[in-house]
Amino acid sequence: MGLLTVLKKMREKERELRLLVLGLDNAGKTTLLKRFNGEDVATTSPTLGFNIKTLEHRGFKLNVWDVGGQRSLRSYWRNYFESTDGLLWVVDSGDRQRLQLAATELHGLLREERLAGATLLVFANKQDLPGALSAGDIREALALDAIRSHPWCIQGCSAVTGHNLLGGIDWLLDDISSRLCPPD
Ligand code: G3D
Ligand code: MG
Repeated sequence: MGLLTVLKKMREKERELRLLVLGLDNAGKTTLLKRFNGEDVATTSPTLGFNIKTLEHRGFKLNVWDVGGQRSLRSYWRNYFESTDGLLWVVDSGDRQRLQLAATELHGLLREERLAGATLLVFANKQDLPGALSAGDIREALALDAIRSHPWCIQGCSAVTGHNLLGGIDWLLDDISSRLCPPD
């Protein structure tokens, strides 16, 4: 292999990112990924196990892992942590009853050593639902301001309408790429 080919391969590798999508079951993780990928979102069934999708966005190759969020599957989440660049934590903004549980699970994840280098994007999903809590309310309920260990951002969105999905993902990619490829 010539030097140029090696360099090209290295550059391609740098633009390949690993994103992990987590959250409680029913938060809208699978719908969000489908919408982002331009697929039909009318038929989404609960994720048993995981889906892996490879998406292209802004010249990045995104390997996205969508792991089921049911209680029985949560102990398996840790199997997917290795070399994660970005963590997308998805919250159902209409599910007030399980917000505390979502907060506990999220803060537990952030203590995992293998997620230490990851950027966190919280999606306050289902903003289209009447009575949904705002991104500000979710920020408070999840105690995001207490997070010092990871760069983070919260974005209100709707996976069903697609509202604000791109804005969130763009922030995530900007943050990851500024860490991985700092400007000269
Ligand atoms: P999960 O992968 O996190 O478990 P799913 O969640 O993507 O399977 O979505 C769970 C349910 O929430 C689905 O409804 C889905 O249509 C709905 N949902 C996901 N995102 C949104 C959203 O932004 N707004 C609204 N209103 N609903 C959303 P069903 O009825 O199929 O269970
Ligand atoms: Mg799912």
